[in-house]
Amino acid sequence: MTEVAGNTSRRAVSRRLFTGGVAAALVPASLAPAAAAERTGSARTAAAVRAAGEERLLTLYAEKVGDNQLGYGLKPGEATIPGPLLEMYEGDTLRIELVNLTDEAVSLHVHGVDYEIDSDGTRMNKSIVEPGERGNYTWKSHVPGRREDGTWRPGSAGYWHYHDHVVGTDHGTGGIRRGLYGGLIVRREGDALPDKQVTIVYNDMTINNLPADQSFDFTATVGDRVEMLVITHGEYYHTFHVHGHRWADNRTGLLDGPDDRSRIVDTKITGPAESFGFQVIAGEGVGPGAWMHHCHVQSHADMGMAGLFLVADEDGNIPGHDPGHH
Ligand SMILES: [Cu+2]
Repeated sequence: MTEVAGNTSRRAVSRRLFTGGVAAALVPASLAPAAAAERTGSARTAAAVRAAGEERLLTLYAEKVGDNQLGYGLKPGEATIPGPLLEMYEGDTLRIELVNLTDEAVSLHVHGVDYEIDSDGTRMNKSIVEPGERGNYTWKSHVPGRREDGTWRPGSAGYWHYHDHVVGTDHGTGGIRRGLYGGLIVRREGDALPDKQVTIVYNDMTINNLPADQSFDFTATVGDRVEMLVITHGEYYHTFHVHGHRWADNRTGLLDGPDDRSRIVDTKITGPAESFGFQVIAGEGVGPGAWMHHCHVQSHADMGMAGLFLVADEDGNIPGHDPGHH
């Protein structure tokens, strides 16, 4: 079993890039020992002092990962599957330079935010990057507002994602299959910020392109506010489920108050290119433990679409958990 730390490191990096505040090393999540996971409460402070409507520059590298897979990374040699979890606030602009270190054309196509046609990431719109070349993509976002006709224009806030749109076919079918995808979170001012984050991508019959005999596990301590971003790619529909925890089926996964009528769920059906996210308090009301997360389509779970949400007590112990089994 491979233990994968929650996206603490990825989160710290995205925060640091965006705020210049938190110092933390980038550790590919797939290599990070569980012990490296630490609470990142300081991120709240960093976020609290950010200016509204920031414009940020970011370089993404597309490169080969392992055995014929592809990934995006923030530095050469550090690509991961999924790619870096990117974050912005409504009103922010992200200018991304994509460096193609592979031997085939790649691109970057985003869901949920605003971009002009030259940032489309498609061959049709000449927004792909040839091998050895660099290309630029600009993602903008906006706050909600009232249109002239009186109706409301939604803001950009949400749990979104990005992916290749050119490898294999002009729909990026091969790029997505081989790992060129990642998460994007757009927050609204005032949204609750997590202690830990994890991106879970159902891609065909895998979680995060891992082989069926590798469990995608992530860790937290009881009381941590854990944010999960769930994305689906590929050919199948799935039902995401996590044991012992529930969330509100709305934009944030959180309730506005006792009278908020959002439906409370612990499973959610999700099809190709859909994404959603939510926050839970690790072990709330149920305590520490090795809580399973898995696709609830039975044959999919049986074929390996499962992992562990490892919730430790304050001393770092996970009751009943044998690291050799899951
Ligand atoms: Cu499934």
